[in-house]
Amino acid sequence: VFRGSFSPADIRRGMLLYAVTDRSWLRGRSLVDCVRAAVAGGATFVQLREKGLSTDEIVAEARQLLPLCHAAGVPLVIDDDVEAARRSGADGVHVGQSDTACAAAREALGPDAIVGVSAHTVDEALAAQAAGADYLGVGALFGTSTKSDTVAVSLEDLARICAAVDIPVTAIGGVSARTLPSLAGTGAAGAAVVSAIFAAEDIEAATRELRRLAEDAVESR
Ligand code: TZP
Ligand code: MG
Repeated sequence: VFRGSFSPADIRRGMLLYAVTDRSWLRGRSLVDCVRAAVAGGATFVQLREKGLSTDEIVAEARQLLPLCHAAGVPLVIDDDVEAARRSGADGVHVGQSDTACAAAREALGPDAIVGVSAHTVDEALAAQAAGADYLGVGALFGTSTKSDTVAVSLEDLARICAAVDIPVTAIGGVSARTLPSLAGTGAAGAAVVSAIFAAEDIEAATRELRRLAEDAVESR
């Protein structure tokens, strides 16, 4: 299976507008069409995050998404499921604090795989970096209805985490066209977005606007 090869600089650029899937926002539209629209609109990274699917089902979804992501030079990682990442040939995995440990995911997927970790504090961020994480997802920054068990992270916490680590940080949780500009000055390399992309009526247009706002916010840091 083709695996894209992504350098640390590629991964940092990928953090700019990181699209995270959730089929519960799609209102019957197909996941592959929606991800295609997000990539067309300028998403720079994709995470397949489909709670409640089996590993076989995640592998099948990932195999559909990989060609369209790679055609645009966009990495695809799988939420939580290291085995699905390995079997599908996805570019890597994203793990939370209670999922497979970063080092174990790296061991399973190999040195070229992308391993991202969710962190909420400076201590968690430093531990993930020391364990070999390629990037961090930090949040929830703003109110979100996509995930219920979130840890609140303030913009000040985000800035402290970004200053403490060398790996890039993408900010998650309630990021929308309204909230994204407030990430300016935090040191985040970009934003990770679920509903403001995948619940949108016109996913491509919504993604394009978020991409523009992310470029402005990151440039003005
Ligand atoms: N982790 C922290 S908040 C969140 C995740 C997966 C959900 C973000 O969803 P949305 O719709 O972009 O607020
Ligand atoms: Mg998880």
